Amino acid sequence: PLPVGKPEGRSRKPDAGPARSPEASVLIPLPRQLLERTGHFTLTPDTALRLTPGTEPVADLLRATLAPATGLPLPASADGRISLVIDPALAGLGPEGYGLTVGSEAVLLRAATAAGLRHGVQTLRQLLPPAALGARPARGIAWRLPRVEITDRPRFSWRGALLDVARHFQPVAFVRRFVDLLALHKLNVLHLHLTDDQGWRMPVPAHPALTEVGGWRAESMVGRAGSGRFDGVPHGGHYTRRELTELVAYAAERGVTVVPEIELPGHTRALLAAYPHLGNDPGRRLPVWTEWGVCPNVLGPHDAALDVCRDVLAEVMDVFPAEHVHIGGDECPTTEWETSPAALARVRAEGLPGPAALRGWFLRDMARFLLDHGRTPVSWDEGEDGALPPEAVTMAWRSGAQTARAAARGHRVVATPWDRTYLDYPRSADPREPMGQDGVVPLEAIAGWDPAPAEAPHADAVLGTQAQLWTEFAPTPADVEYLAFPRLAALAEAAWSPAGAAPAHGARSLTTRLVRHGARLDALGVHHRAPRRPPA
Ligand code: TNX
Repeated sequence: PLPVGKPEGRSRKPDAGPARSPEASVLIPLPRQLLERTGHFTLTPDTALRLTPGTEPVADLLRATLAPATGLPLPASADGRISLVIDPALAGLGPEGYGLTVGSEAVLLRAATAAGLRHGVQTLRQLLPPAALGARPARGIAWRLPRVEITDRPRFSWRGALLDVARHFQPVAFVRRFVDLLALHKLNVLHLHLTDDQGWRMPVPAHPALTEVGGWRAESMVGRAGSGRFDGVPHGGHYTRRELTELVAYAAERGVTVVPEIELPGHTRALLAAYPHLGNDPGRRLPVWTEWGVCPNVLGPHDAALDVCRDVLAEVMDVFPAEHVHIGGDECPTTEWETSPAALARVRAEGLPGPAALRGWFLRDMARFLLDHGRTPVSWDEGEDGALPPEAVTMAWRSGAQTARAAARGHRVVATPWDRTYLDYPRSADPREPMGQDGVVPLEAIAGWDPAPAEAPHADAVLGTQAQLWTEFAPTPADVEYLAFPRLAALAEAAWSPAGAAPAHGARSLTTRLVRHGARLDALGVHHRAPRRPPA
């Protein structure tokens, strides 16, 4: 296998290149304005925090993230030398912006909101020696912050990652760790893909079989669809309501919103295994799917299915306070509807042009249900065939053309083109890369990518972007981390920094920073592989 942690290729002579102040120029994402000065501020056990009203939770976050490695208590004190300030008068910094001044005697971190202040905390973490991020006490290290002056704010409001916990169940402890990693990179959305053909992870008290039956499959396909090999090992699991509620709170403390996804009306084979009468052939029992790809079995367009889906979404809204709720909508084959008497009756009753229109009809009903409850529906771009109300957000995954089409219909868009944001594709064609989708999404496709180029039509409809971590080929947390890093760090920068902000060359080039960012990921114990060092 490829070596983990070590940069690819032969390493450069250690003395090559100019000596620089260690961490300030290695920030990821790079701040909008960064002035580096000589000198530093050193944190000691005596260093205290001066807190203004509303900053306590952020102080707790700072302490919680630094304590394991540094042991610094960072008590609150009226004359503390690190000031955390929330002041509405700083609204000019934007809802997530912050200002940070590190002087040799004092540190001032300020923002108009707690969200902005939290991003400043992540910058402070990155400014410290990488060992500060570790989980175990690190000894003999001076906890120095380089003197800097930073004014920073994100370009996009939606900066996220999809984690597919349906194809392979991911333990809640890892989901929390993943939230920590998102926050470190100033990403603010965790899109939890909770249901799919291969597993249902969201408990719904009124319909217990969803998790009890739909949460488990007999075995898993090894390799890509069509390879026909199975591992013979049962796989499954689901979260409890309490775990999800606590996850939401944990994420909120770190500035991350959890956006839940329930896939409808396709990608529902796990649901159909639990409740066969909600499909298109009430007499047929289907097990939870053990293959990958597009499953032909989908929900029936009848009242019983709509009712259960509303129950599910009501429970989802109860557990997840996020404005956005994702209802899937992708890859829904219509073959079953073409021969189902009930589906054809529905087509006639609704005056639809044909069975294919049932997908939009189904999604429209669910989208309205969410809107009636004050939420904003999100769907994949196939849901965008004119069926959804303009309030619905589109995730444009197939190509840039879908972004323009959806925006032209009045939707706001999250740019998720597969060839730049699908991290389940291998990063290179190296045969030693772990199994992935058939194709390559290299770091270079993400670094420097502009999710909303000014010249594109409707660029202003783009809310932001997110990475996709589908887990067909990533059974374990370590596999997910390996897919995610360092490409997710590059995507975080594409989502945060102004277009064209990072110069392509020099010490601040993304690749150079990613190589050194690797030391932070190492301290965090992340399973990753740094990119090839740029030529000296
Ligand atoms: C397409 S993108 C899918 C997922 C797969 C992914 C694999 C989308 C909305 N659907 O179900 O996991 O490709 O790359």
